[in-house]
Amino acid sequence: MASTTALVYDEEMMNYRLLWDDPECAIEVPERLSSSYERLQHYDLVQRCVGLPVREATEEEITLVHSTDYLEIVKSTQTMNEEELKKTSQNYVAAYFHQNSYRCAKLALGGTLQLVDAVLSGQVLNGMALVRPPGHHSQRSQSNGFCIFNNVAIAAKYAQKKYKLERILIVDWDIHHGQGIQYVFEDDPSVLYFSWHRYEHGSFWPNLGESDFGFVGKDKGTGFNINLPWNKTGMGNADYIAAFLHVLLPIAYEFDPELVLVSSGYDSGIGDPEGCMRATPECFSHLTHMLMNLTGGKLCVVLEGGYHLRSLAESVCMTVRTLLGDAVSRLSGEMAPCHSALESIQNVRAAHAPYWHCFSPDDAHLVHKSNTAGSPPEPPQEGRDASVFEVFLETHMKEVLNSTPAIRTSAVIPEGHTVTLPAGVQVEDQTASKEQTDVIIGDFSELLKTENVLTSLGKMLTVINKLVNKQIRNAIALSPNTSLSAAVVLQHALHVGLQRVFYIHIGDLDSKPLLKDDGKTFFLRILGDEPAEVINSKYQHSLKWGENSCEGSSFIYVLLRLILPIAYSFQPDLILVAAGSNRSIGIQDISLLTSMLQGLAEGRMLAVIPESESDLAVTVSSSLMGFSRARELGPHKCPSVDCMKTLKVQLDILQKEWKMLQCSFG
Ligand code: Q9C
Ligand code: ZN
Repeated sequence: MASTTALVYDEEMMNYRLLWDDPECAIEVPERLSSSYERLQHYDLVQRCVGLPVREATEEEITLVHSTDYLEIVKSTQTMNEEELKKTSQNYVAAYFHQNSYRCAKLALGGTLQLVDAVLSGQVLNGMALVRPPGHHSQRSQSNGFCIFNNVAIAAKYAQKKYKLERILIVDWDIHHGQGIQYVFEDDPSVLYFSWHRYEHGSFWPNLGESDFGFVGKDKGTGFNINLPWNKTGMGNADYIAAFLHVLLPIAYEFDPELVLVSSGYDSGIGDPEGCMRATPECFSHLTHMLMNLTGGKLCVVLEGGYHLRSLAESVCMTVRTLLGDAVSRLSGEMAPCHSALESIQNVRAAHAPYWHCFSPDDAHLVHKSNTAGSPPEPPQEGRDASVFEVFLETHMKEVLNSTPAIRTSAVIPEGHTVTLPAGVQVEDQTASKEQTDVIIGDFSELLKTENVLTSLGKMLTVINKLVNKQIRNAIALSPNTSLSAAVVLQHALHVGLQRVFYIHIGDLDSKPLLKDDGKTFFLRILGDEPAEVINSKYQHSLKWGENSCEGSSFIYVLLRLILPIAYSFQPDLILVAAGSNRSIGIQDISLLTSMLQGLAEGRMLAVIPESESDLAVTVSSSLMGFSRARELGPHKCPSVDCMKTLKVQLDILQKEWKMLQCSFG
């Protein structure tokens, strides 16, 4: 399986522009492409991708969505003079034509289809198409919102036809509603369309009633159209992450797509004059990463809007880096969704509760009126002036851009033990200094009986040091006693100055970690039976969850609904995952857990696995290497009513402390 990333680009798509004065269309400029591409070059990302040439889309491809009458009109603009172009443009809303528009629209669509072919033929794993004109507003017989041909909608039709796909997910994170895509697939259950958009109760363009959360699709497609309207400007990282965790991802995993297409507009990013939102560029890394575990990683990202050139370019770069498998940068800002975002999230969950098992009947509770009395004041806009954001982004990107460690995954393997780990995993043979091991002996003396155990622990300490120094990104340690190893590692990580460790222990705990309730460790234990003693506090939690009580694998619900939100709120510097005996969740679930959690702590993770469990070790190391997404995780079953009840009780306790758990209020 190829694990490369494709980049579709051709400067020829800069050969059209607005020829007359029209303030509405003036923001859609050719430099949108060149500034994004130059920024990709600046970060050395272009050379790391497989460059794909564009091609002209055929008439047959264009008419997968558009009428031949409309195609003829677009074609005729090639030979029009300026006056005729202007006149034709005025037949549509927020549209403009140039003599080269038709050629560029064919290249944009053809480029998008080149990407789809490269991904679905297995030539590459994923990719991005940097194209213009954008597509998501265009309709069967209409240009709209700078869009001429609906690149992503046609890509979905094309993929269905050529590759016989049955389920395609379209994620539209552009800040405008892609009503054109909605109209194409509103009655079609084989294409699930998700869009969030600036709405302001209908007062924002394109001002459509059918952009609201209540429009869920029609006929056979009922439930397969998800609209998340933002009713305020200023939405930021926490709001977007919450929308993914609590709305899009649960449905997406239940839908189980074979291909994900992203209508990737960056007008939802900070500084954009259209969106007026506040998500910073690294947020797009997180959104991308969260989609990479669906479909075995088959992800096609296609440019739509984005009008603040610097913000657009940085966000494009963050997306491409993530597609390439680089470590996901830490998210900045306080991680708590705003009141208005929660209202929208609650409403869309309520609207979709009848159609998706992942939402329980408890979710079917609408907030009817915007309760402005209890809402916080509108977040201050750092000024409307684009240059203010320019300055902000200059310093911001220096802070968030992490250097990706040279080595991705290290392994600590006990002396005399043999296991074949995936190619690329580096075996650690250096043990920590005597000074460092002496500290452990002090704390755990009665447990450290043999030389062998001490050597192995010494190597784990080395691995932690290297994680801290960014020499390696993540590691796996095989151990005869995972609880003890995890306890020692935890102690050491805090000792060398890590501020927050997110520690998940799956199954039995042979020796207890020395946990202080000082906020430096979040400890979650997942077990199949009721624990002997339950200590549930803000930083320590046991969760009873397992296949004994639930049919199939329903772990994804716990991951999305509980684990990731807490992790995003906690903002760890290290993720520690340890597996003991008597585990209640399976190998696939542990792999999903380690894959998704790599979006946090800049991917800094140590997995401690029982030495006897080669299968688990191999699966987890390939997840750490970033390979496991190349494997189908399969459909997820919905949890039993009992399981959901248990989870709900825990959530009620925890969501007062961890704001990202909220997906409703009251
Ligand atoms: N002030 C895309 O992002 N103008 N198209 C809206 C509201 C039209 C945006 C005016 C915006 C079209 C692909
Ligand atoms: Zn847009």
